[in-house]
Amino acid sequence: MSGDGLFVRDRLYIGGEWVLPHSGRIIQSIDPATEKVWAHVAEADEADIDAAVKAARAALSGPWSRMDPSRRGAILYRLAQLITANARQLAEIESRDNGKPVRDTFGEMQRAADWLTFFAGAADKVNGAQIPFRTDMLAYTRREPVGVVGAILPWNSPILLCCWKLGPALAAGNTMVIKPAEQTPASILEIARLAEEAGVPPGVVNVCPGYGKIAGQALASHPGVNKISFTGHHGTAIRIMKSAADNLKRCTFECGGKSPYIVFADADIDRALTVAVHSAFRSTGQSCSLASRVFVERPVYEKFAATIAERAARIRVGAPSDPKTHIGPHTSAEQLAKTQSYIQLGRESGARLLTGGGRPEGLDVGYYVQPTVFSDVDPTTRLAREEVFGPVLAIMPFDTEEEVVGLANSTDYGLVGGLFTSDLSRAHRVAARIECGLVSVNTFRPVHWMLPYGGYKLSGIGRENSMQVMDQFTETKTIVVDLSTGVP
Ligand code: TXE
Repeated sequence: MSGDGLFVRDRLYIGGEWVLPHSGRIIQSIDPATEKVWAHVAEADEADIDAAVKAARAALSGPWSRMDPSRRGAILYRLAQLITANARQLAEIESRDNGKPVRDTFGEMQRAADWLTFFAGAADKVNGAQIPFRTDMLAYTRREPVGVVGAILPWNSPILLCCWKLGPALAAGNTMVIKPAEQTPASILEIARLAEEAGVPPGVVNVCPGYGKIAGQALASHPGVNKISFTGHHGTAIRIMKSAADNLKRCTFECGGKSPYIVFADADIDRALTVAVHSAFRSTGQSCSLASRVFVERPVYEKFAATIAERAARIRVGAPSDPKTHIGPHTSAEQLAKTQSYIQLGRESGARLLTGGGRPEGLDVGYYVQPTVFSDVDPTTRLAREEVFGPVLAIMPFDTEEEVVGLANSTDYGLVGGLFTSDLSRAHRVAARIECGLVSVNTFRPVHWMLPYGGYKLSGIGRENSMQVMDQFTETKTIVVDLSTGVP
C-alpha cells in the first residue's frame, strides 16, 4: 500500500526480474463497489511484450526444458500449495479488482490450487506411443512443448482461469507470457511472485498487465509466440485469430455462452428451481456458463417462473467484503451499462418483468443491479439469443421435446447446457442433440479439472481441462528409424 492507501504494483515480471514498464505508464484499477481507483498497476506496451516474449523464448532452452517432467510437476505442486497458503490475501485483491464477493473468490483460490495439483500430476504422464507400422522400422511419437504460450485472460475469474492455462502449459514444458485484463490487472502479478517462490525458473512465466488493443494485440501478433490461449469475447477471439495467422500460431479460445437450461414437467421441480437460481445469478451473471435461458415445459411453467422470481428477489446484493453478500457489483461501468441495455431491450420487447430491473435499494454507489427475471421472452429476440453477462434470466415455455431442442440450439453459442427430467431415455436423447461442449442432466455446469470444457460454434475452439488439454499444449513429433541399415 502507498501512503495514500493505494495498492501499488508498479513493475512487470519479465525474465525473472521486476521491471518498470518501458512507457512508465500505470493502469488505474477501479474498485467496482466504490467506483474509486484502488490500485495503480504497471501497464505493459508493445516494447514490454517484446521483452517478455524474448525472455520466454530464451527460457525454452534453459533449465525448464531440460528438467525431468516429474520435477516440473513438483514445482507446480509447490505453487498450488502457495496459492492455498495465500488464498485469503489473493481473494481480497481479486475482489477489490472485480467486485466478486470475497467468499466466492476465496473458494476460487482453493479451486485454482486444485487445478494446479491436477496438472502437477499430469506433467510426467504425457506419453508418446510406439507404432508397429512395419517390422523393419521403429516408429514412435514424442510429445514436445509447443513453445512460447501467450495467455490472454479475462476479468471475471482472473486467477482461476490463469491456472487453467498455466497448469497444462507448464506441465508440458512450455514457457508463457501472461496478459491479465486491464479491468483486473493486480492479482496475476501475485501469482508471478508465488511462481518465483515455488522455484519456477526466470523467464518461464512472464506477467504483463495491459490493454487489449496494445499489449494484447502485440502478444497475438508477435512472431516469437507459438500459441495463444484466450478467454473472452468471440469478437476479440476473431481479431486475435487474424493477428495470429501470420505465423500460424496455434489458438484455443474459450468465449461466451447463452446456456440453455431445460426443465421437463416430470423433473424434480424443487431441485431444478434451486439449481436454476444458483446457476443464473452467481458472480453477478458474469460467467460464460450460467443458466441464462430457462425453458420450462408448459404444465409447470407459470409456477416455476413465479417461484424463481420470488427466490431471485431474496438474493442479497451487496459489498464484496461482506460475508453475507451473495452477489456483488458488476466488474466495470461498461458491463453494468451492457446489462442495463439488455434489461431495456427486454422491457421494449414485451417480455414480462417478474422481478428486478433496477438498482438495489440503498446501493447508490457501485456497479450494482438487481437480479432480474423476465418470463414470456420471445425466443427470437436479442435478450433470448445474446450473452448479457449480467444477472438477467430469460424464461420461456415449451410444449414438445422437438421444439425445445430447436430452441436450445437457436443461438450462435454452444458452451454449456443442461436438462432436468426423470425420463432416462429422454435424458440421453436430448443430451446428444444439444449443441454444447458440456451438457448435464439433473445438475448444472459441473466444471472440473477432470472434465473437458469448451465450446461449439462461437463459444470457442479447443477444450480446456482434463488430460485432453495436453494435446493443445504439445506438438506431436513422429520419429521413424530404419532398423535395416547396417544389417549385413
Ligand atoms: O472482453 P474482451 P470484454 C464476454 C462477455 C462480456 C464481453 C465483453 O459477454 O460482456 O465478452 O467483455 C483482451 N487483442 N466475455 O470486452 O475484450 C483484453 O485486454 C488481444 C466472456 O472485457 O474479449 C482481455 O485481457 N487481446 C468471457 C481479454 O482480451 C485483446 C470473459 C478479454 O477481453 C484484444 C470475458 C485484442 N485486440 C468476457 N482486445 C468468458 N468466456 O468467460 C481485448 N483483448
